Amino acid sequence: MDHTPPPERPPRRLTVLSGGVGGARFLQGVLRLVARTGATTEITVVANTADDLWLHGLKVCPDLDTVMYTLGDGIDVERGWGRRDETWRAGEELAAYGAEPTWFGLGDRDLATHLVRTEMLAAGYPLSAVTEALCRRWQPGVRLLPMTDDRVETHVVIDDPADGQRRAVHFQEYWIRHHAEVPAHAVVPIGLDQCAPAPGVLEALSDADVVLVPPSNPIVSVGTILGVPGVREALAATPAPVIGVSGIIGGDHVRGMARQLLAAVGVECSAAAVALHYGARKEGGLLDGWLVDPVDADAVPALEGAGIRCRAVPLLMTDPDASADIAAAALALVP
Ligand code: FO1
Repeated sequence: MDHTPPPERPPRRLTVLSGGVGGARFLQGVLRLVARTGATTEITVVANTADDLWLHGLKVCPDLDTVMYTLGDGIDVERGWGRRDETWRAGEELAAYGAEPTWFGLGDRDLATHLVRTEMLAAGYPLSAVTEALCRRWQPGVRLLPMTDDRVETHVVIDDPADGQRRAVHFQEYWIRHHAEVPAHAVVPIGLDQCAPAPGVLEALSDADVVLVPPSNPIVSVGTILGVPGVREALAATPAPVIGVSGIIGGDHVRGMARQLLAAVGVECSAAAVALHYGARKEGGLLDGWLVDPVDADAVPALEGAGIRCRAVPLLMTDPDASADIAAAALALVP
C-alpha cells in the first residue's frame, strides 16, 4: 500500500504570502482543501502591510484585516473588504465636519478594529502582537503575520487631476479616490528598505514544506513582501518549493489594479511576464512552479523552458471550492 499522500495533499507546514482580496480568497481555498483532505496543516500567512495608512489618527491595515475578516467569516463578500452588515455613521459624521479624507470607506464595525489596534500600538505592542490579539476574536485558522512591524507605506507618483501636478499620493488615495484611473509613473514603497521582517516571518519561510504565492498584486502586494530585507534570501535558501498562481488572466487582472501598476514598472501584463518578473528559482528568482489559466496555456512551454514548472488550470476564484481546486493544482506542481 503506497502511503505517499497524493501530491495535492497539503503538507504539514504551509506558508502563504498574501495581499488583500485575492490573497484572502486564495487562502479560503487553501483552508477548504485542508478540510477536504483532513490534512493536519499549519498555515502561516505573511501579509503585506504597505497598504496601511493612518486615518483620523487611527492605523488601518487593509490587507491584514481583509485576510482576518475573510477567514474569520466577518467579511462583506460582495465588496471583498470591510465588514458584513456594516454601517457608515461615523464616516458620515466625519464628512459633515469636513474631516479629510472623505474618500476612504470607514465602516462603524471596522472602526472598532482600528481603535483597538491603535490603542495597542500606543501602549507599545508591535503590529504582530496586535494582529495576534485581534485574531483571537476572529480565529482565522491561520497564523497571520504582518511582513514587518515597522511602518512601510506604498505611495504612487501620479499626475494629479486636480491641478495636473505630478505628485506622490498614498496607494489608497490612488486606488480608492482615483480608482487607479490616473497615470501612475512610479510606485514608491516608503520605508521598505529600512524595515525588519516581523518576528516569525523568516522562520515561516525557512521552515515551510511549501511556500505559496497567491494571485495577489505582483507589484504592491507580493512585490512589497519580497522587498522586506531578508525575505528574498530566506526564499532562495528554503528547501520548500515556491509555487505561484497568476492573477493575470488573458492579459488583464481579475480585479484590482495590477494592469496599471505593471505598466508603471514596465512589466507586460501577462501571466508569462509576471512569472518571468518573479523569475525562476533556478536562475536566482522566486518560482519553482506557476499556474496559468487555460486561456494562457500557450505560455506553458516557454515558462517550462525558463525553468518554471507550469500548468494551465482554471484560475477564477468564483467560490472557496474553486479556490481549493486551484490550491490543489498549485501543490500538485511540487516536485
Ligand atoms: N477599497 C475601496 O475600493 N474603497 C474603499 O472605500 C475601501 C475602504 C477600505 C477600508 C478598510 C479596508 O480594510 C479596506 C478598504 N478598501 C477599500 C480595500 C483596500 O483599498 C484594498 O483592499 C487594498 O488596500 C488593496 O488590496
